[in-house]
Amino acid sequence: MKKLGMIIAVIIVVLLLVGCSTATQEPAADTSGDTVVAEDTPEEAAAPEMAEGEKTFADLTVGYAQIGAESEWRTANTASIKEEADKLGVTLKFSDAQQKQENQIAAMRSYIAEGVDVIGFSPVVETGWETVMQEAKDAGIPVIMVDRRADVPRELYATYLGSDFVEEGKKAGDEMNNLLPDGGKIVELVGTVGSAPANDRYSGFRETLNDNIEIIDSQSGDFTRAKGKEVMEAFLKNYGDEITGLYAHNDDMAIGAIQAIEEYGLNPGTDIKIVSIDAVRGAFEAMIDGKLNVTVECNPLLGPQFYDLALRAVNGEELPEWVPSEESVYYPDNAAELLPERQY
Ligand code: GZL
Repeated sequence: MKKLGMIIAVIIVVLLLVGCSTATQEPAADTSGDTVVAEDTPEEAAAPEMAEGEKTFADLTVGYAQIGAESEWRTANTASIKEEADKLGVTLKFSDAQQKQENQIAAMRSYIAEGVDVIGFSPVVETGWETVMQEAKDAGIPVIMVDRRADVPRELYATYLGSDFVEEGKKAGDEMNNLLPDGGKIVELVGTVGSAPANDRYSGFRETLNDNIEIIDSQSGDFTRAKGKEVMEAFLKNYGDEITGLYAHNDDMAIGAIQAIEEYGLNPGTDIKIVSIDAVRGAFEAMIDGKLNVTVECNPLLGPQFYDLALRAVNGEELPEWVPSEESVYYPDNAAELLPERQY
């Protein structure tokens, strides 16, 4: 009898101990009756639960159809996409389309044929993408638009990661107003014809520009230094010192235009106030030299966000329609201080 009593006592003690250990893992009701989830240990919190069959970065194969290498901005953007893939152990198939849409489409079709997990691309222009993006959808491959967006139905892409180009244009207009408070006549170097940044920077700028500033000419410099210089030479030939300001849709065209202005015999940044967009290192150097008055930031370092979104898309997560980048505006007064820390 005594032995039976001892056995029962041991069983009760064991049950009590087991009961306590499971209780710490169940949500406990606090005095208010609300459910309070028990705190995870640091290890549990750090290691998110992996669902069965979920991919990791090391499992990911990404096809990326890049526009080209037309500007400092693009070079930095490409570096971010490639360096982050190496860092994460992602298998990256990368192509440079030399700014030709047909080359980007061909690259995307090759990625579809190879059966990559996800396709990323920066559409060189807004239109002409629906067919190839439908082919990717039919193949079950999510597509992420990076940097620039295409004009396609929502169901054809997982998300768009990029800047608010209209906002960039509006900021540029505000800055031109500050530089020409008494008004003036300005010229405009537009980005690649038909591209989202060119279209939106064009319209955003006109939303905020004061009425006492007249845009006397507007031509495309295709986002390159060479074309920007060529078009600025033509502007100077036609209008000469009538021009008091220049709005360039990117720093590369502004830098080309600065060369043209100096060769013409005028002082960029003084005789002709200059506002541009991107905030690449070349723009900081021009501001330090007093040849550029403002640069509106457009962040090219999109690699980390892109791969995070790519993995989430491949693992079946519904993503927001648009993930905007955070951006600022930079001026000559602290350009020299900031230049050493600029990553692009
Ligand atoms: C903007 C990007 C533009 C840059 C240019 O996000 O698409 O293309 O402003 C680049 O420098 O060529």
